[in-house]
Amino acid sequence: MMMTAADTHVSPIRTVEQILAARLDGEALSDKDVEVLLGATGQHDLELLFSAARTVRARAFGDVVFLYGFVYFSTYCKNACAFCYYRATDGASPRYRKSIGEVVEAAGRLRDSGVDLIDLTMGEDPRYLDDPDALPALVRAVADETRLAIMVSPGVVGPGMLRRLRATGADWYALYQESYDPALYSRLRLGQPADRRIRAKRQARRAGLLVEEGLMTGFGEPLSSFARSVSALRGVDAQQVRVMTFVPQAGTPLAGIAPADSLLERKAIAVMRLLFPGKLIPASLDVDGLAGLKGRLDAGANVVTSIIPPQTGLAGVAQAEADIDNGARTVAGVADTLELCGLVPATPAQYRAWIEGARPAAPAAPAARAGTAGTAAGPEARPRLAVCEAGA
Ligand code: SAM
Ligand code: MD0
Ligand code: SF4
Repeated sequence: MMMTAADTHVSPIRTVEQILAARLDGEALSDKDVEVLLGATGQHDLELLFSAARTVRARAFGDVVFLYGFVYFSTYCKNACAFCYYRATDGASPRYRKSIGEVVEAAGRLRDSGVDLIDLTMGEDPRYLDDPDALPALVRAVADETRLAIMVSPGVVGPGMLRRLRATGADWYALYQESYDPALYSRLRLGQPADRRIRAKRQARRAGLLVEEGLMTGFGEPLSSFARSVSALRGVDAQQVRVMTFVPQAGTPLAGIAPADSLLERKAIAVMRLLFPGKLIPASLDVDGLAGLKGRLDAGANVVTSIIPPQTGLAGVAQAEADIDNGARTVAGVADTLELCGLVPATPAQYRAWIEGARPAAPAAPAARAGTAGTAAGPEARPRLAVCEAGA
């Protein structure tokens, strides 16, 4: 027997305009809405999408944006991610391991220039991963020197290391899943079980760290695959969520993929803003450099990442060199763009206040916890920024 729409209770698909109006009125987005918004085309619908995202950002954060300094201190890596310039088997990428003194100096320069956070990033470098003291010592040295918030992006590490990183001054653990479509994930992070990466993020939360999650797009994947990943972010306990467009890298397995423009990334930034009004969402300088910043901020991002001190020999990830030594990826370099977007950089104190509001409450002692489970401010506690209205 033929099934009719009435039999299967299929609800009609709403237009982009209808979905956005409902969202601005406080209605949640369905997975289907997410896919429709990511598929938006035409200037009218796109401008409505980006403008709705800016409205939601302004309700949650006012006109304040956060600035993250980036220090890629070791580009050695034992993994072989298919998309990455620094994969173990690729000979072309610049390999270096900066000394603790060089890292502290670069971090000090970034602090003096006005960033709110230092992101200490490495490849999965065995020299650091096999030594339980090396990375915590680096974090402590940078924390002592800068007194700034710190993010670590060391790849997968165990719960003991996560606790030590927290104890020595790290606030954030960044670990990106890239895709929640199992077929695409397995083409990207070769030989790295997806569930181990997911577990590391949970362990980081238990260690008292904030978590950044990230997706990639631009592999020619179907929209349904990417939409599935964006919707899956709802199930991830992350306080910062990002998306980056794949930049094909010479000499790597995916070098032949045609580069995508930034439109889908910008739509995803807007959709993530609508899904998670109060989360931090980066506009990375690492994909399209300074030229790509305005479009990403206009899509609802509220963090500028990949600010790199020039002339230090420090590299980017997706763009190893672009816009670094010419000073475009600096606080001074992004100032005009922020002004054009009507945004102002937060002070480190404002950023600290946001972090303190977002941090998980310290676990209660076992005796005190009996009978009061769920009463402590948990991961759902909404971070607040002193200068901003609370997010919807
Ligand atoms: N090695 C650690 C790891 O992989 O978790 C830390 C580095 S991680 C922050 C580097 C991230 O940059 C990847 O997770 C990926 O999202 C992004 N990335 C790397 N290569 C890229 C490329 N060619 N294009 C766009 N994004 C890229
Ligand atoms: C960025 N190049 O922010 C950096 C990197 C790692 N936590 C971040 C991908 O774009
Ligand atoms: Fe190594 Fe990270 Fe690059 Fe993967 S993305 S190859 S883990 S540096």
